[in-house]
Order: sequence, then structure tokens, then C-alpha cells
Amino acid sequence: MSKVALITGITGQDGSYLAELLLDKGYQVFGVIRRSSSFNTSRIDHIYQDPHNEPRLRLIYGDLNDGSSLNRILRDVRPDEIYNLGAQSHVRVSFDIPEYTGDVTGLGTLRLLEAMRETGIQPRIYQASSSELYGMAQEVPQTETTPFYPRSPYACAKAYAFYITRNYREGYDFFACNGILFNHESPRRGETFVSRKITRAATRIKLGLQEKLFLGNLEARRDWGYALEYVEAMWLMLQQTKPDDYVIATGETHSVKEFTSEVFGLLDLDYRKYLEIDPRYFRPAEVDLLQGDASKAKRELGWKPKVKFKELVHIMVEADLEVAKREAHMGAFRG
Ligand code: NDP
Ligand code: GDR
Repeated sequence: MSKVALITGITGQDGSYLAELLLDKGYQVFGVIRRSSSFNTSRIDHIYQDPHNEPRLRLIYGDLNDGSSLNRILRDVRPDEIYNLGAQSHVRVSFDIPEYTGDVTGLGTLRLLEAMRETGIQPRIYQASSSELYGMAQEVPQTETTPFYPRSPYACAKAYAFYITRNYREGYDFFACNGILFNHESPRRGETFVSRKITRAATRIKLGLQEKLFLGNLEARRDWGYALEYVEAMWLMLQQTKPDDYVIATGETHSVKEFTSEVFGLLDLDYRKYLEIDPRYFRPAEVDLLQGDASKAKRELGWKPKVKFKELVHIMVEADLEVAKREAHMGAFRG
């Protein structure tokens, strides 16, 4: 009998890589999707439409805002493992829609845990916690014992989700894990996150499709890893003999300016000619420096990252150059 996994957020960057990983491992995968007036499954269409995966990948309508849908899904799917990746995940946007962010990203996790308690169906559960919890970092590098200091409505919602996950583990004996993942990127990263925004803009500039790149704070430093490797850590957490919380990171930190310079450099461009600062991208409260220490994950999960900063940038630039070439080709075709 193959294991059954339920993924919230399957249409996102991480959900798509995780679905691929679990299908490769022989799982039956169910993904929760939200109703949308336009298609939002572009990251998973290639696996959904692959006849080889039929009928091992199924999509079901549901929403983290809607507890009754989660109860119904649990009863129908009866998963062995849940990966709760669904969230309003954009930090800057969380300042514009704080209440909604709290509802989906914070209370959404509680709704899922309560659905497990109410139905008595208690799979192992992974909660997508975040390095944003460290916010105004109290020490460098950050480990599982570094105190949290959230700096945005998003991070406050993730703090609630982190603690409620731990609370259900301690209170009800749930096999519930928090993965405290530092920033991880890929060619599938959403285009409004800074890494992808830069690789998209620079490759488009290279092909004459765009003139400028507008960014906010260039001094913020992040520990950027490769999403494809990070989803493996999620799976590993749920395969252990006891549930726990783990930092997942590369251990390196680089500024937004360094990221920009590296991207443009690979394309033989001088970023200073194209970059402009737009204060609209500044945040009311910023997270200045993140650098993770993933020693515990290495020790206990046997997980360590292979792709570091330069290789990650290279992967993203190569992929976006292809996207830009297709756009240029379509433009020429349309005349
Ligand atoms: P994305 O923004 O790419 O994906 C978010 C997913 O959540 C999408 O599938 C989205 O669906 C879904 N979603 C949004 N609102 C709801 C809702 N109300 N009910 C159900 N699903 C919803 O995020 P990532 O893949 O980058 O990240 C995955 C998770 O990990 C998120 O929880 C994020 O906060 C967290 N995280 C991410 C890190 C990173 O660096 N990427 C680092 C640490 C934590 P739709 O397509 O319909 O919008
Ligand atoms: P972050 O990622 O906030 O760390 O959250 P993001 O890429 O949005 O920002 C990183 C840093 O870049 C600065 N920045 C800009 N950011 C964006 N988005 N757009 C810009 O134009 C820009 N200019 C400068 C930001 O100020 C910030 O300091 C991501 C999300 O995936 C979260 O869901 C996740 O929890 C954390 O990573 C870990």
C-alpha cells in the first residue's frame, strides 16, 4: 500500500517540488487548491497532465480559511502525512492585508490541526515555519534555540502557527514538526519575491524587453538556498521516530545588492546602469540579517544543502534567460 500525502499550497513553489518528490517516492498525493477565476496550476500542470501520475495525483478544492472544507478533505483523503505549505506568503503584502494574512497563515494552521483533532484522523503533519520568525535577529547565526522577534504581520502569523503546532504536539501527542526554513528560491519562485524579480528583470533587460529594475532595500541580507533541496528536508522530518523542529539553511548570507550584482554580472551587464530605488518596496519594519545554522538537521536528518549562492543564481539566470528568449520570440512573431 502506498502512503497518502495531503499538500496545502500545492500550486506554490514548494508545493510543486514536494509533489514531484512524493510522486517519485511512490506516494498517492492529494493537493488542496483554491477556486480561482483564472488558472493557477501552471507549476503543477506538467505532473498533473502526465498520464504516468494518473491517478496518483489528485486536486481537491478547499481553503485554509474554511474549516469545514478541511474537515471534509481529511475524512475523504485520510492522509498518512500532511504538508501545510498554504499561506499568504508575501511579507511586504502582509502589511497591506494583515488581517487576511493572520487568518490564512496563522489561524489556517489551527483549523487544520483542529480538523485532525475533531475527526480523530491524525496523520503526521509538517508546518511551513519561516526564518522570518527571527526578524530582528537576536544572534547570528540563528538556530532552533534563537529567540523569535517577528517584524511583520506575516511573521507574527507564522509565530502563532509555529507555537500552535508545537502546542498540539505537546498537548495531544500529535506527530507535528516545524521546519524553520530560510529563504529558498528556484526558477519557480513567485515573480514578486526579490530573487526572481531580479533574474526576470535582468534577463529581460539583456534581451531588450525591459529597461529598468525597481527595488527597495538593497542592504537586507538573506540566507538563500535552493527550493528543490529544501522540500526533501520537509519529507525527512516526517520520517523520523519522534517529531521535532529543525532549521533548514545554507549557512551563507548575502545582501540584495550582492544578489543583483551577481545576476547582472553573469549577463555581462553593470547593474548600476539599470537599477532604480523605489521607496514603495520599503517595508514599515525590515529584517536586516538572516543566516541559519542547520547543524541539527545535518546531524539528525542527514540533510545538508549542495547548492549555494552562486550556483543558485546561475540556475535561476539560465532558466529566466530561456523564458525571456521565448517572450522575445513571441514578440517578434506577433510583429
Ligand atoms: P508560494 O507563495 O509560492 O505558495 C503559497 C501557496 O499557498 C500557493 O499554493 C497558494 O495558492 C496557497 N494558498 C494561499 N492562500 C491559501 C488559502 N487561503 N488556502 C489554501 N491555500 C492557500 O509559497 P512558497 O511555496 O514559497 O512557500 C511555501 C510555504 O513555506 C509558505 O507557507 C511560506 O510562507 C513558507 N515559507 C517559504 C519560504 C521560502 O523561502 N519560499 C521560507 C520559509 C517558509 P494559490 O496558488 O491559489 O495562490
Ligand atoms: P522575504 O523575501 O521577505 O525574505 O520573505 P523577499 O524576496 O520578498 O524579500 C527579501 C528582501 O529583499 C528586500 N527587497 C525586496 N523584496 C521584494 N519582494 N521586492 C523588492 O523590490 C525588493 N527590494 C528589496 C526586502 O525588503 C527583503 O529584505 C520570503 C518569503 O518567501 C516568506 O514567505 C518566507 O517566510 C521568507 O522568505 C523566509
